[in-house]
Amino acid sequence: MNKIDRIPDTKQKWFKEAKYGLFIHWGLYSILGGEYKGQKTDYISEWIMNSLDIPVDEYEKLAEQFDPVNFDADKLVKRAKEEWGMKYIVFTSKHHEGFAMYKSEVSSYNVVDATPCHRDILKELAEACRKYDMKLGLYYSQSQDWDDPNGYISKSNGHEATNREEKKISDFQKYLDEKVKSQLKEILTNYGDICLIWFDTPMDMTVEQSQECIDTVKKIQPNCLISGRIGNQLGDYMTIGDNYLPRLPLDGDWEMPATLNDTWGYSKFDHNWKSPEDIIRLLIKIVSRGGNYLLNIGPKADGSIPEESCRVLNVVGKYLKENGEGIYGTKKTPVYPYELDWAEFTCREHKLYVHVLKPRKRLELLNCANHVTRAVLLKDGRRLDVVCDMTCEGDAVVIIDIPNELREEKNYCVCLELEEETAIFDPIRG
Ligand code: JFZ
Repeated sequence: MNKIDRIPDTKQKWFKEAKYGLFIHWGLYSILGGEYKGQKTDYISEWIMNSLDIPVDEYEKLAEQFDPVNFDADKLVKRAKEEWGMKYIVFTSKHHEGFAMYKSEVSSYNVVDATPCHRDILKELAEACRKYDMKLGLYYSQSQDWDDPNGYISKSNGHEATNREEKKISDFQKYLDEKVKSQLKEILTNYGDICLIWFDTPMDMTVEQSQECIDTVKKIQPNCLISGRIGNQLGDYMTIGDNYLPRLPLDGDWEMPATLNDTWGYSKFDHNWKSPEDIIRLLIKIVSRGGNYLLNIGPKADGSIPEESCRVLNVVGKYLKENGEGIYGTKKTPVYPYELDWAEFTCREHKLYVHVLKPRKRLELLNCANHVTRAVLLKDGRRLDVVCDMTCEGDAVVIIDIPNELREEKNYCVCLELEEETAIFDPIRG
């Protein structure tokens, strides 16, 4: 993975401005939902084939049950865009299980040829994305493939490869040449613009092998971004460890993939849902540190989205609808010197956004040394009283009065218009 102090720059405006995307983990593992023949997996559910050691021919038979009668790509994309406020979608075209969620000529182990539904899910999704002007990226497991005899297999609990001997390495090249590159060509040729390929778990791939994947992508779609997990630090942006939030703002373009519960694929047993408040706070923190939040849903086998996920995403979406100006297209924010549980900050030129996450009577921003010309409540555009003052100790402070009817409210955002280009967090107002 890329080192945190050498994060690349995508040079792509859409990626820098997007801030919030929808990850979709959907495959044959969704049928099992974390349980096979009465046995539960305690690892992430999309790894069930690996963690419960399900034989390849047994696992492949799952395809005969895949019939997502409740999957409606149009409805999902419309929802992601209009209700949830997401700016891009990343869909698992092939996860480690090896099954293609689109019509592949390379391998009949795909959603059109091996299932009773014969539906090209990726095609349905791509069409909906085009209709709603939603960017579409594709997850593709380039290294691990538990179905192909020459793909890597990792232990479920770590990243130790089990097939590292000389012979296997050359066989990996065969898998790369025959399956990976050919399938990459398919997904980049047959489904319109693809904004990024989300490579994952590079294992022991060599620099040359990572580069071959990149070249395959860029030859067909030069603007398609390569995720940090192509390996050998060759990605166009950095993919942070899943659910790991960087403590400080980072230079360069990065993305944090994250779950709403503790698994990516659908699980019948994982009810450890984060609250909408958790997600809103995380989103603001990620954005203030310069990153994008790629938040996951794991549809059920029938194509429906777990109700709990929708409930959370709806609330977050409402926050974005009212306060999106303080999120989309904002820049990484100078570090505020104090730990506040009631506020997070984002900014852009001449604007500082105060996201108020707990009820307050007034907002006191100690050591905010800006000259604030106006304070505006984003959700209705109303002006709030603001004074740039000095504490008894002689420290700069900005004080915003909160009107009575808002004092019990949380989750709103106040935009401070600044004379200065950027937020200045300093005791002395110049
Ligand atoms: C990988 C996959 O194995 C998993 O199934 C899921 O698709 C997730 C998004 O990505 O898991 C990882 C890969 C890398 C890290 C953590 C989990 N990491 O670098 O911390």
